Amino acid sequence: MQSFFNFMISFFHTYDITTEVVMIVLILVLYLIIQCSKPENTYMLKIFRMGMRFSLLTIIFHIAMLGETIKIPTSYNIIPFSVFYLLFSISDTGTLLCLFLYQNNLSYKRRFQIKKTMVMAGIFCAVWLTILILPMVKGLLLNNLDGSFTMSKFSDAYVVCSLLCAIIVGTTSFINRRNVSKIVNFGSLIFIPIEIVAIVFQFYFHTAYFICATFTIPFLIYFILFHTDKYDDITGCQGYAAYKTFIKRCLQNKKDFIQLTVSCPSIESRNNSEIERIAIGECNRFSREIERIDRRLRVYSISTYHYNIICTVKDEFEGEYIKDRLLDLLTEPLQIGNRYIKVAMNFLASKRYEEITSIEDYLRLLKQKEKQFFNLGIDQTIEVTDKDAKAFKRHAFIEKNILDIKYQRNLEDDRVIAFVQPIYNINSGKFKTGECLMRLMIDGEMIFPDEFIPIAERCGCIHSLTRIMLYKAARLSKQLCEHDNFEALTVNVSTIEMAEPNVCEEFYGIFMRAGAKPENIRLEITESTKVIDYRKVTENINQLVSMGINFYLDDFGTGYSNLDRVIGMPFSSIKFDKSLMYKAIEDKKTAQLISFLSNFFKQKGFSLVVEGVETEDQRDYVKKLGFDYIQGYLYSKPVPASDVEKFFC
Ligand code: G
Ligand code: G
Ligand code: MN
Repeated sequence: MQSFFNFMISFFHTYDITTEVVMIVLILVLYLIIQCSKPENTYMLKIFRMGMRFSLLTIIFHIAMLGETIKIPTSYNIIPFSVFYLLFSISDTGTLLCLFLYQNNLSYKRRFQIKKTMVMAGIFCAVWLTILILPMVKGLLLNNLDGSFTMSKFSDAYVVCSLLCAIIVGTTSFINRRNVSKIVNFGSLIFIPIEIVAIVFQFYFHTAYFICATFTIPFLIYFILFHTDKYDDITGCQGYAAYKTFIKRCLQNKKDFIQLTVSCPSIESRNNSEIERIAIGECNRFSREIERIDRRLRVYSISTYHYNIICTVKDEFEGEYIKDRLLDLLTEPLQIGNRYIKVAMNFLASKRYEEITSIEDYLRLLKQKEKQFFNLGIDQTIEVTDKDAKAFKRHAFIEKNILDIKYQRNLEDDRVIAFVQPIYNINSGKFKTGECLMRLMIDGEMIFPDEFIPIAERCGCIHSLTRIMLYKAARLSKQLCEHDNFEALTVNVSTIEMAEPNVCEEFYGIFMRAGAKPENIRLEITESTKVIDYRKVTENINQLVSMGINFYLDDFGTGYSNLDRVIGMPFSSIKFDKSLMYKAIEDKKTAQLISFLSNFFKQKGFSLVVEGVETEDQRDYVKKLGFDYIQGYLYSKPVPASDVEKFFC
């Protein structure tokens, strides 16, 4: 201890290290602030943290280096000094590299020009290290008179380096200025003038070697400008960024938590300044009372009347208990003057889910669930369950793959698989057609249409899947053409797709590419409840019919079937849904209806297909009704495309 004290005193007699000490304290304080304020852990903050660490090391090694130079001449040892000098040079280069990267990456565009940035950073580091290490290797840091180290030459070299650094960072920022907002440009360049003033000082004051410590200042400025979170001064809560950082850490560390999202839609929509004033005051009171329930509870203010309350918990039971206490507190009537009023609030309860590991997924899951409030109205509590999280994950997995299929635009994509269900023709007693049914094969798992078609429709990918199915069906039909019995394969197309402007040319192009004849492909479409441009649909269907493609009306008898439109469109066949047949067998009225409809359609010239025939009784029944084609498990389940040939031989 005594020797440390002596060392410090002797230091201050020889060199002035006040700046270094001040900067070390500053960095440590900054660390503490970051620890408490939880700024959002962005890409930039990572560079920032790295820079701060290097800066701290630089200052420490610099002091150590100076310590070596003040030893009495007889105890001079070249080794420790050289080691400290080398470490100093490396960490100093690291600090400047981080500054350089930070400044460059302020432009979002630059983050994707990784190669360019790496090359520039590489050159920057190489030049810098050479400038620092060369004088030492050349012995310029040794005093010629007594063999001791002299820092005055180092100081001059360092002044030149710093000037160079300020110029490089300034220049790259200037080149980058168009990709960076005005306010960021202004803020980020503050430190260049500060640095230049410091360089001038260093040039005149040789007993203090503070300049390498001054690089702490830019980091301080960056932090204040770009990483501090907005604090809500009414409720005294931190905001969205701090909330996200907290959740992120919990997810990363698998730390269980519960979250209650509270929103007050009724106050939000009311425009009464008196109520507004009281309500905001109450938000403040509530926030404090909530925090008193448990010391781990945090309230984050996301926007006015929208709060996220989080509490880390030991286990599920504790989570339930805290959630109930929160709900009790929040649903208490408010006392205003001598009146009690009940504020309408919506609560969304959630927690950590094993499946959800990224904050993006977590926030998306909550957002999806939140939509339910629109249907349920005000004063509701909705819970995001484990089942929701599982379904979300599954949905996201399928969606990701479908989107990838869409962007690959590969008609031969082997994730899309065509199964075929052969269809029996009653007149000839042979299989003449087959329906292509889509499956997805992802990581060796087969996914069925009832699961992925709704997802594909929602994310706007259904057409990309249809294109691939059409291509595969067309290629298969070309192969099956060799068999005399074969007439055509049918492919399901969503009605939405038929409203697209270029669908005819596109479909025709796909048939040509597969080398198939249009008459060997038929399209099945289902009536849709969605509002679409029916004029365009009719126009497209007419054009495709004129190219030789027949259309089936699929799933007749389910949901929404508009008879007027059925007759108005050039369908060649009507495909009765299985549910209609099953019902007709049990129910007399439906039987009469189906009998009437089948006669009517036959008279109008449609051929009739029925699906879902599983037993011989069902087959006999539909035969009597005069159906032309039967599709059903009685004949065959859907089979892989490679197994379908035998049906047409
Ligand atoms: O084969 P499966 O029973 O799983 O089919 C379920 C539903 O998915 C059927 O109603 C069928 O119309 C639909 N489907 C199957 N393949 C396709 C396809 O390629 N495109 C569209 N739009 N729907 C399909
Ligand atoms: O696109 P469409 O809804 O017409 O598709 C026909 C659907 O009916 C496919 O999902 C197919 O797997 C299914 N299907 C075909 N035959 C039978 C059957 O005999 N029984 C049942 N339950 N479903 C069938
Ligand atoms: Mn179909």
